[in-house]
Amino acid sequence: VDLSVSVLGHTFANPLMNAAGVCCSTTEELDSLLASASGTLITKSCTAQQRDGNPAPRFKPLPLGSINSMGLPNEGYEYYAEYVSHRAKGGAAAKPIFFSISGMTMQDSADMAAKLAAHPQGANVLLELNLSCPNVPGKPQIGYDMQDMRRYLEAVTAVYPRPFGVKLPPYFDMAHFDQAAEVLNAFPSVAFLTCINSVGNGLVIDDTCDTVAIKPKNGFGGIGGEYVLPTALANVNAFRTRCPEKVIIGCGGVLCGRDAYQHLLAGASLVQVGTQLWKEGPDAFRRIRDELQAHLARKGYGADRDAIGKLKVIE
Ligand code: RRO
Repeated sequence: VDLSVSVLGHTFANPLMNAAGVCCSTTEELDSLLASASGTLITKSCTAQQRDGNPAPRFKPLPLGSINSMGLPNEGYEYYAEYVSHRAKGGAAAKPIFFSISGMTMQDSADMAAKLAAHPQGANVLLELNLSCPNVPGKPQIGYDMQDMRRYLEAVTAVYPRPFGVKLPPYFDMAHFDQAAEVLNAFPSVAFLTCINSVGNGLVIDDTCDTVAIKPKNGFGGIGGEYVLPTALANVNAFRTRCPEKVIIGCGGVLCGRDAYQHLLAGASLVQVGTQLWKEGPDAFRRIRDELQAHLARKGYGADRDAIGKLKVIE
């Protein structure tokens, strides 16, 4: 089964990559993804300046997923720009590198996008604009305010001449799918949508000590993993249907090859792995890739791209 996927001007050996935030904050972590069986990789969402993020404990693995309130700890834009200078290259053998930015303000995001546009390796980098961080106290998720999302996209498209993508929060209402899609479809240079970020502001309680699981925000944090697969699939499929010109990247609840297959069916062209990558390490990519390949073979597919968007409804 041919697992390669050609989208966004690049060919990926397989559809798998990390979710932004997991195993991608340092050069060492990013190199471990480059060396893994993933089809591509993405850098930790960065801000203009280095940030320490929220106080620990700020991440907890759970039997069915994870909770985090990291608070955007990152090494700062220049660190990841430097990484890309050394590692991003064109050519068939290369892994294209996705570059996530998440400015503390709209101006911050626009400034980083402008710098990335002028980067010598800019053509070998795919910008993912994070509009959905749930964990910085006092900063709402941009993607939940349609007017604000439009302003961010206007600011970034004004300075960034290439196609780019947007990391969206999960939506839970048909009216919100419609409203978000209308905003996104007004920007043809928004070439891909990554659905979904963590399900924001869950609360995990340890009832042996009657205490919250993480320290920031009195225990409120983003939920990932098995808990979120149906929400992720719904968002992938909702935007696949409403934004037919855009590439959809699936993220949420991928533990094994069949979960990745379900994301493909729902309409994802690439599939990100977050919580499970944290739990298992970069070897997860070889396992999930092999499981996906075996599953597609059992189903009689010649190529994974033949499964994309093939979800059937009950007539
Ligand atoms: O760093 C974080 O707390 C974080 C970010 Br920027 C994000 O987009 N999603 C998430 O679950 N955590």
